[in-house]
Amino acid sequence: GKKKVWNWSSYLEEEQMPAASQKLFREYQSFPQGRNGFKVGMKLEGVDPEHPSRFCVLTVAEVQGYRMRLHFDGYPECYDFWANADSSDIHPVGWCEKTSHKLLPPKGFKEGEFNWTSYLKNCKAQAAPKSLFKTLSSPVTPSGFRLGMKLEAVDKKNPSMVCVATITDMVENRLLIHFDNWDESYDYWCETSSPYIRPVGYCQETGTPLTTPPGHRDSKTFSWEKYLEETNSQAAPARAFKLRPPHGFQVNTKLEAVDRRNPILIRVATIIDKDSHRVKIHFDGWDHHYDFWVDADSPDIHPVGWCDKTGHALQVPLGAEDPEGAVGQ
Ligand code: MLY
Repeated sequence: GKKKVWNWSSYLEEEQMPAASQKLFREYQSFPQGRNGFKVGMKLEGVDPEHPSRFCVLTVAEVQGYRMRLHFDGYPECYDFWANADSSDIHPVGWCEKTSHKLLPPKGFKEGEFNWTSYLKNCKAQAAPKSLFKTLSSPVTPSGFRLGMKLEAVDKKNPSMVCVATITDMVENRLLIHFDNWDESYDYWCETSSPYIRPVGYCQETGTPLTTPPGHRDSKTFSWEKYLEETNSQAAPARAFKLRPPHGFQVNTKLEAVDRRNPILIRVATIIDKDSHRVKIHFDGWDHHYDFWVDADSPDIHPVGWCDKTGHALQVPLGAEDPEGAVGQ
């Protein structure tokens, strides 16, 4: 029989829905300038997505279009994760040493016994060339913020909680947010324009309950003034927070989105709901129980045509596949 190849333009017409406007996407969500130059086997340094305060020894395990699967040296594959080639979470070999960050060595190495030069030699591996990594066009260090400063921040894993938090790291234009007296699994990196971070006093001003550090005496009578004194710390100045305006994405527009359950895959998707800083994603042809909320600035959503431009397979709507296979690559 004649093969009917799925394509975006006839699909949008059929569905009577527009593509989400390209202008609404951040630079790193949009069509990249260059190609993905990373190759399987190259080694690098990068943030552990499950423990964002940790920088680890990583190897490129698989490349697809502008994305790659990164593997933690010495650890099981189940911890592998996918990143875009221009991710801010990855750095060339030697970056940690240069920026005074602790590098977690591959499993099996004792602290202080790891050395990149001999490791690369022993593995007969190549360090990913510096030229492959994103360089910020305007290397703006967030002004006003300093390590150790306190603030009020949304716990992204428990988004109804606004909590007492500290800036525990700063890299390029981003801050690492840590929740006081909690383990680092709740930490996250964000820009100074993030809606998830607010100056000290925000909760009181807006009548929002503030989650105080566990173990800290009497949450009912928590006083920032006393807490700052006790912890010998400063509040991040209100002027340093540059809250960004709400995103412009519209409901009933289409895009391409990474499938969180199987992140090698990017699927045809629809924005079915929104709030000021997030969109709700539905995978076309799939049950609504797979729907999920994602930050509008997530590196895992892309404009229509991104997969095609970057050479990544696109999972077309369930039911639209060619029975003979091979559609959408
Ligand atoms: N139900 C969770 C809530 C943890 C919240 C941690 N945030 C505030 C950093 C628990 O008690 O483990």
